[in-house]
Amino acid sequence: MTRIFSGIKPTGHLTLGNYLGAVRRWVEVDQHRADALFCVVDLHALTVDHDPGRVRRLSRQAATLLLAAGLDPARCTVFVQSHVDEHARLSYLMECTATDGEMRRMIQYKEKAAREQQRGGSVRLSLLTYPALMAADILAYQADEVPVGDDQTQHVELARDLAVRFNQRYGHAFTVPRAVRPQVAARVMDLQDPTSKMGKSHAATAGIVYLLDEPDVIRRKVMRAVTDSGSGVAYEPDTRPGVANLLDILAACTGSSPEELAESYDSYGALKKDTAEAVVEVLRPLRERHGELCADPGQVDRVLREGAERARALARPTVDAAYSAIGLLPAL
Ligand code: AQP
Repeated sequence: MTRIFSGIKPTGHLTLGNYLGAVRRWVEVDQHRADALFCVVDLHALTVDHDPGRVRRLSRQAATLLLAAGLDPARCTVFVQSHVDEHARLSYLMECTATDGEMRRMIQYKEKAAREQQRGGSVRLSLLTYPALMAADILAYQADEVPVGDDQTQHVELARDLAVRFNQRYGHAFTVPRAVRPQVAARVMDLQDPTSKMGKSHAATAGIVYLLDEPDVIRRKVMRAVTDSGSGVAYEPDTRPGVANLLDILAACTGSSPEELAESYDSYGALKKDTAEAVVEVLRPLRERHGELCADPGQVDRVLREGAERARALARPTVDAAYSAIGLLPAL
């Protein structure tokens, strides 16, 4: 059976981008067709300036939202990365397999390091080595597929390269994974800045729809989305990114195509109104289920405990074999 692994970073409250670009596919497709592991990758949240209490709260909230969105622990494994030591153990072997140049070429590293430096902050070493940990996350489970949005495909490519290199040097240890991208809304853009992705860790929140936003907040954010001064609705992502983003979101929420939708609107107002209502309706059941799960915290604890136990049992033999293959003396 195909094995898939994917994760979400607790760097902020989950957004519509996370849902339409990743989580919805995990729920509707991936958990039914494969042996799937979904992980709150909390170690990755420590690569930039962070508040310990906030990371802890966001980790729990992310896990609760994954369950609220419909991940079913009877069908898939939901767990927290730091609960399974094998991720950090294997990450070191990945650092010993990757090169400095490879890490420095990663777009996410370049962008985030530049941002930190502009703010006058220092860049954590873990930001540079982040893709080694991400490769470990994937390879520890012999994952065949990694469902991700466009922003993560470069890291999955690197994980493939590292798997191939390790296998060639030390003998076969890892499945070579591949990135899988959803066809609609692979990249949801910020409503106020439609040339940047809607990211949960961004400081300006007016263009970001959070999964737990109240319906009226969602309506306000969508109605105030930046469009352009052109007249008529057309799907032209390069020249009219704001309108294209709204059409992509509406298409993802309603199951239609953005090009077809563009033909059925002649004003931005009507497009925004329908998009807002579609988003509110898509998120309504998720918000309700989140409330129920928060009232029963023992249920989330149990899912995470059992998830970590299963994940550990899967990862340990692979990581032990990799330690042995690379030349480390097995502990007696
Ligand atoms: N805007 C988006 N559109 C489509 N997919 C998205 N994803 C994230 N944002 C969008 C996908 O959601 C999954 C989990 O994402 P993540 O936690 O790794 O990244 P993030 O939400 O983008 O978090 P940050 O901290 O806001 O990100 P950065 O690192 O950019 O600062 C992934 O499959 C991701 O592709």
